[in-house]
Amino acid sequence: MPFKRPAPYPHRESSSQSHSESSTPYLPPSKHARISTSANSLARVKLYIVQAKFDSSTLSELFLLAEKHAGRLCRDAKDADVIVTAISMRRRFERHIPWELAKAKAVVNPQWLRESAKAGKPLPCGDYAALQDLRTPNTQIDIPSNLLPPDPSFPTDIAKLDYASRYACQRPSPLVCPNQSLAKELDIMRRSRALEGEERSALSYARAISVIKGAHNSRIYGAYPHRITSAHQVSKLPCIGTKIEASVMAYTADRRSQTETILKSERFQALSLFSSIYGIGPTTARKLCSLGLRSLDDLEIYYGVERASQRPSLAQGGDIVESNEGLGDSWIRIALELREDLAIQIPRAEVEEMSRVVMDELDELEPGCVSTIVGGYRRGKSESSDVDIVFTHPDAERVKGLCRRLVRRLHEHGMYNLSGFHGHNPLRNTHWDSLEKALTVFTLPKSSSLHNGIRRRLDLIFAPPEVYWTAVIGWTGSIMFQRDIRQWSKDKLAMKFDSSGITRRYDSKAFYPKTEKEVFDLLRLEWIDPMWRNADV
Ligand code: 8GT
Ligand code: MN
Repeated sequence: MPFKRPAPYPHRESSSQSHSESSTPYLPPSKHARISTSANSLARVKLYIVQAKFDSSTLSELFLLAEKHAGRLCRDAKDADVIVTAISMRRRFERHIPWELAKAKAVVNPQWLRESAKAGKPLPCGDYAALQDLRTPNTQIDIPSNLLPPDPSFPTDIAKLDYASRYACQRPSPLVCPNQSLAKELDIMRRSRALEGEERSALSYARAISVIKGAHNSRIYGAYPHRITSAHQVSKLPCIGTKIEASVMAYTADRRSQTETILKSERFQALSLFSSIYGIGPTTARKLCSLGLRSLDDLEIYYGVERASQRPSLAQGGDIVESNEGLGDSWIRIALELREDLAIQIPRAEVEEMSRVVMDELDELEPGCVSTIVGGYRRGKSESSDVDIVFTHPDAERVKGLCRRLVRRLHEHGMYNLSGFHGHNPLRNTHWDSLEKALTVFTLPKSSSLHNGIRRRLDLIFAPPEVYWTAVIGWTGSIMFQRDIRQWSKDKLAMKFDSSGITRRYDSKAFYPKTEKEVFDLLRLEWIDPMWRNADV
């Protein structure tokens, strides 16, 4: 069954004043899609400007820009690819454009036109979406405001945060800190300990890294420089033991001497390589190593994987696997086959497109769902290794079993290869929460302007509405940030926190904060924006 989504526009402009001479079919944005930028120029875009709410000088500025740069300024919105508007409320917008029509177009704010004109090409429309509501499904169900992101989002009051705290959830941790190379260095040591199964040691390194990231701009140490140049400086930071101080000393003295040895080690290389295969953890990697295997060739022979050219393709709709338990080695065979694709990072635009496609499917299945893209994407990473999305529905009953239904639907539409439903979570190596989830492999459909055939890891997490924001926080991470929220809740509040909820330890009373900010308030933590939650490398 073909995947049901608006295909690229079948019609061409009949009038020759348009750009029908172009041999590159212009792929207009469908629904909230973005314009594929590579092959297109702004001169092919058909625009419609909703005049309401603009003052006359802005309006003439926009008309001028449109006439100069855009392909055509349409009289009727239905002829346009892109609708420019200053309206942000759905109800108000609907007075001008029917909602059904709006959903098939890219509806952007005027800044899109200005900046696209400046750039000489159509910029991704998603970044300039005019209407919040267009992200939410076409539905009669009113989504309670507590399930929608706050508007505007809260500012993070950095001055109130505590760089010297032992808990990552009290420190502001940027994506990249001034001591990033030191953090990366320590991360190599962390990885080598983790690969050798030395969990406690690996955790000390992870803590030290997060402390260094969180202390990026610390003035509390008086003359503390932003760049760490001696071990003495880090010794003032919490969670830095003598061993780590020694590592920092070695690093600041003669740079990378320690890690070079690690990186050159044949064993470290083999363990890293093996554990880079999805589903192979350190324990299996060590087992394979102890069997004398060192390379991917060795691994393929060991698991009986055929050479790339002889492999059957997994590209379209593989089997749905209800659980990875019992799959045994066959999972690893699949992971080996997927390995090259999964090693390619996912740009933000593609993350958004994947989310949009999945959300459209979900909307057909169960109108009224809301979702947040979480993981590294939400923390501002420009590229992600997988896509994590948390979903809910205002009606708790409707969430039950929805994960399974969605996965089946995606599979029917050929977009989906294989899933492990959350049983005991064998592929994420620890059991972190009890939410319903599917760990899948997904390819964008051909009808998507960003279709590239690359298979991507996609984690779908379904939370009941009352724990939606705890799930969003947990899955936003980073790992150390989440870990320290747990630790903080336990140490200071005698509460248990994980992605599936917050409970008081002594009587198991559950708490249901209604917004993300309320989770922080309940846990007596200052608000920290996701951008400042990068407590891992
Ligand atoms: P990346 O995907 O770009 O590599 O980065 P990421 O998005 O930060 O990492 P991730 O491995 O996709 O995990 C996303 C977040 O989910 C983690 O930061 C972690 O806090 C959270 N998380 C859970 N449950 C689980 C789980 O069972 N396993 C793992 N690995 N992460 C989990 O809430
Ligand atoms: Mn992720």
